[in-house]
Amino acid sequence: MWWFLTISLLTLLYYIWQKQGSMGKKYLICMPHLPILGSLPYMNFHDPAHVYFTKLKEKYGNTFAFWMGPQYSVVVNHFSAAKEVLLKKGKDFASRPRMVTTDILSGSGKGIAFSEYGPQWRMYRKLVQSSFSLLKDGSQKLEKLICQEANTLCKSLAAAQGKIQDPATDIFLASSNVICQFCFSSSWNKDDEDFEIMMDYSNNILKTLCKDSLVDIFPWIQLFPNKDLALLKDSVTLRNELLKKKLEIQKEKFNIDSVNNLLDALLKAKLDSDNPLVQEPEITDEHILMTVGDIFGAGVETTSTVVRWCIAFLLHHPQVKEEIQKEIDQKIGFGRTPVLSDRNQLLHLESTIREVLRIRPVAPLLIPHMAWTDTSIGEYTIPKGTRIYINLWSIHHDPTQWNEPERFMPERFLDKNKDQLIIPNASYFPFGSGPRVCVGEFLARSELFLFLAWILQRFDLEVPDDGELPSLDGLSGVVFQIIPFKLKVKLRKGWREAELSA
Ligand code: 3NQ
Repeated sequence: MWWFLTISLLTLLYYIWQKQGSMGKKYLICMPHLPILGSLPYMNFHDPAHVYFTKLKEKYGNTFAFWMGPQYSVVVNHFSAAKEVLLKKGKDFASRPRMVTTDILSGSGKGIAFSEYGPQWRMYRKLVQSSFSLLKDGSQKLEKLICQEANTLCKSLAAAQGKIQDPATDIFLASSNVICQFCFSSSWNKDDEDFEIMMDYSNNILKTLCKDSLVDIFPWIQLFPNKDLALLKDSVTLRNELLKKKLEIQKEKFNIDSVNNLLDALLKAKLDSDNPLVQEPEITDEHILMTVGDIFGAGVETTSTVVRWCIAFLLHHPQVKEEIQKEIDQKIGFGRTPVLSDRNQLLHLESTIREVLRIRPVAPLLIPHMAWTDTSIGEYTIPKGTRIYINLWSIHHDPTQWNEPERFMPERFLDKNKDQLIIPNASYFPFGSGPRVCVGEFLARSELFLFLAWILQRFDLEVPDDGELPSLDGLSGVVFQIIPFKLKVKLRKGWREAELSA
C-alpha cells in the first residue's frame, strides 16, 4: 500500500514539475503519443518518411512535433522555418543526434558529418574547408582532375556503345576517383580489388544507415541479434581498413612542406596540434580517418547519384536533352571538350541540374539536426536535445512556392527570355544551409556540370530496345538513391566526324 502511495505521489509531483517547468511556454502541436513507444503506434510507414511528413502538413501544419519513441522530434516542412533553423538560429540547431548506426559509422561521433556541434567539429570543418580551397584556388587543378575522369568515363561508355548497359559503375568510378585524388592523391581502375570492395561496402552502409530503424529509436535493441547491424559493422570495418591503409601509405611519404590533399592537410594539422603552444583540440588518427571517411563517402555517393538522376530525367524528357545538346553544339561544338567556364554558357544544362536537385533532393530530410541548447522556432519552445528533420522534399515540392511542383521543368530556373539563370524562390536548399551546409557543394556542382556536359556532347542517350524507362521513385535513406536502370549510348554523328577529321 505504502509503495503505491509513494509511486502515485512521485508521479503527481513529476507531473506538476513538468507543468510548472513548461508554465508560460508554448509548444508545437504534437502527434498523439504513448509513453516509451511515442507516436510510432499512430504513424503509418507505407510512404517514405519525407512523403509521409509532407502529407501530415494537412493535419498538423507546416511545423509539428512527434515522439520518435522516447525522442522528442520536430518536422519542418516550410522554407521560412527551415531558414530560421538552418540560418537565423543555425548555431542552436547545428548539432547532430547520437544514433546507434551513425555512432558505428563515425566511431562514436567523430568526423564532421555526424559529430556534435562544438570546438572540435568547428576545427575539423575548417580544416576540410581550407583543404577544398587547395582545389578552388588551383581551380585548373580541380577542372583538370574532373575532366580526366570525365574522359575515362566517356571512353568506358563508348566501349559499350550500342549495347544495353547500366552506367552506375562507370559513374561511381569517375566520382570516386575525383574525391580519391582530393583525399589521397590516388585513383583506381575499374577492376581494382579495392575499388570493388569500396563499392560493395558503401552500398551496404547506405542500406542500413540512419533509416530511423528501430535500433536508432530504441538503442537497447542492439543487444539482440540484428543482421542489418551486423552488416553495417562488417562494412564499416572494411571501410576503416581501407582508410587505415591509405593513412599508412600517406604517412610514409608525408612532407610537411608539400600539402597536396586532404589527408596531408589533416596530418599537418596533427603535427601542429602536437605543438604544446597550439591550443587546439587534440587531433588523433581516428578523428582524421572519420573526417576523411565522411568527405570521401559523401563525395562519391551524392555526386554519382545525382548524375544518374539527371540521366534518368533526360531519358524521360528527350526534348530537354535535345535542347541541351543543341546549346552545347552552338557554344562549344565538337572541336574541344567542355570546361568549367562554359557553365555560364550552357544555361539549359545548368538549369536541368538545378531542377533535378529540386525534384529529387539528395537528402530529402537532410541529415537530422539537433538543438544543443534550449531554443525556439517562431513562438514555439524547442527544448535542448530535440531532433529536427528539415523536410527538403516538402520545401522543394511546396505548391504555394512552386508552379506544378511534381512536373520536371528546368525552365523554371531560367528567366522569361531564357538567357539568365535564376532561383525563382527561397524555397530551395539543395545543399542545406548555415553552419552544416554541404562542405563539398563547390566540388559537387563542378563535377555534375562537367560529367554531364562531356557525356551529352559525345553521346545520344536512348532507352533500351524494350523501351523501359528508369523508375523515378527512388530509394529513401540518408542519400535518396535511384533504382538501377539500363540505357543505350551511341556516339553522336558530329562527334564521330570530328574524331575522324582530327
Ligand atoms: C559514407 C560511407 C560510405 O561508405 C557510404 C556513404 C556514406 C555513408 C556517406 C556519408 C559519409 C560516409 N561515411 O562517413 C555522408 C553522407 C551521409 C552521404 C553518405 C552525407 C551527405 C551529404 N550530402 C547530402 C546527403 C548526404 C554526408 C556524410
